[in-house]
Amino acid sequence: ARAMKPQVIFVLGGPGAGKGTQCAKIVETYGYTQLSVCLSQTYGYTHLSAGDLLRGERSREGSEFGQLIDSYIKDGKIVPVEITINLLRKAMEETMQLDQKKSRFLIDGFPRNHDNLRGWTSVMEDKADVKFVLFFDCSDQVCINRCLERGKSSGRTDDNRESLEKRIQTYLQSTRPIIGQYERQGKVHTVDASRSVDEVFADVKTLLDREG
Ligand code: UP5
Ligand code: MG
Repeated sequence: ARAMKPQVIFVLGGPGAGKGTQCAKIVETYGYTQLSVCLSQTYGYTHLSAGDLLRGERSREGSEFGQLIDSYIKDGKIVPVEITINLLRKAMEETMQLDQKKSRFLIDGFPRNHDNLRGWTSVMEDKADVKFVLFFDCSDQVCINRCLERGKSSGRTDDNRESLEKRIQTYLQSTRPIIGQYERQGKVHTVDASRSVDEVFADVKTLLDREG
């Protein structure tokens, strides 16, 4: 039997909006190893954070892109899509090779600009279906505060005021228009991400029970 075409949800929102936190909760709740979920015929989601994949590549021994990624991340700039799309494609392929049933993906923090979208279309359009965009909507100030708070212990090179200003600028100038583009296609589900983790997740759960 032919393997199912992977189903993708793009998870977008400003820096610190809670994309990673909510994706982890989705995986936990809809994890395919859980009996309840097996019974309800869903096979759960695999969470792929584009930022985590880039940070992994940055620190991989022998990577030719380490320095480039490092400087882009510190500057809050978006890494050329050729690098990111390969990491995403590989991660998806590896996941599905390990377990054919794992064909639903939360792609977190991608696509962030037109270059990203172009790269996705040229490499992945025929290989995966984008179901919708899950948009975590949050004010810039809340985003900044969360990242600064996390910066006290995260060790992330971009959780400082200077980088954060650039990350917000990049988000507003480059990423919002991509969300807008999907919105005009009726493919965005927006969640108010300024509330508590549990309140946000309650909405996410309602949404996924209906649409996921
Ligand atoms: N927190 C979370 N939810 C909360 C809530 N409801 N109430 C209170 N606190 C909450 O959360 C951030 C912090 O807030 C945590 O401390 C959390 O506990 C708390 P998190 O879930 O990590 O938010 P997230 O949206 O995932 O924030 P993140 O910092 O990961 O967002 P970014 O989009 O900025 O980071 P990402 O890793 O995606 O990208 C980093 C950089 O990589 C980019 O700036 C860019 O340079 C590069 N990049 C690319 O070039 N291309 C890509 O495709 C992707 C990344
Ligand atoms: Mg994240």
